Amino acid sequence: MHFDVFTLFPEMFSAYLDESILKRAREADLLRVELHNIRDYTTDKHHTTDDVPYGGGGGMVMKPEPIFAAVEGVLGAPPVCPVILLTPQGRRFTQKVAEELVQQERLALLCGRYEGVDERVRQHLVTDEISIGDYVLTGGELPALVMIDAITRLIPGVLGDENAASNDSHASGLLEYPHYTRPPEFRGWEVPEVLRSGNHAEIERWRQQQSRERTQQRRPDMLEGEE
Ligand code: 4HQ
Repeated sequence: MHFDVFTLFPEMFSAYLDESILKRAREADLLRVELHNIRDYTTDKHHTTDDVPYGGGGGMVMKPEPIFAAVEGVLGAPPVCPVILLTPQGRRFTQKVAEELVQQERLALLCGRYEGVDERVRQHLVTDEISIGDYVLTGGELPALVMIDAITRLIPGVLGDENAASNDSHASGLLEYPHYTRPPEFRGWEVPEVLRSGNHAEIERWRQQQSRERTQQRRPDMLEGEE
């Protein structure tokens, strides 16, 4: 999977991409992330990327020219892959959307700042708009990292068998059962006897029951076939 990220803050990405599973995926050439600084595509002396909104009101809006120049300069006109804008106005990013997008060989992620991008970017460059949830962030960089993370772990070969994506709670449609490790007693709190019994059929039954109860209690919406 090849991601092209368009951002004013490319330095924000390395702390996350250069560690752990995403680092290993990149080293194995299962993941490639190219960071493109939108400011590099400005042509004026002050490298201006934003301007005041037409019609007044507060805040600043990202200018269209550097964004078009960056995306079309890297991906051609029209772009060779989907161009996704991270925005609270987009469709909600879910495990199902991650499974849909991992089928693409290349994705462009456009990270806005300030009040967002000029509407002509949305209308004539962007092909999909995605939100990671109903809260307001200061920019699209964290949403881009969230998408890269969730999509990359679905690429065959990225996770070991043990953590395979098919075992995930959202793949099964239920929340995960409780996990325990050693010691068997910590501050008087014991690991459930069944998990130490060695009876694998009973352990499997207990875990399934815990998953069902937990989902009913915490996320009844997941059992009603919505989302
Ligand atoms: N943003 N899911 C970028 C978000 C957001 C979200 C706020 C995106 C500010 C400029 N993006 N604008 N939630 O809160 O994707």
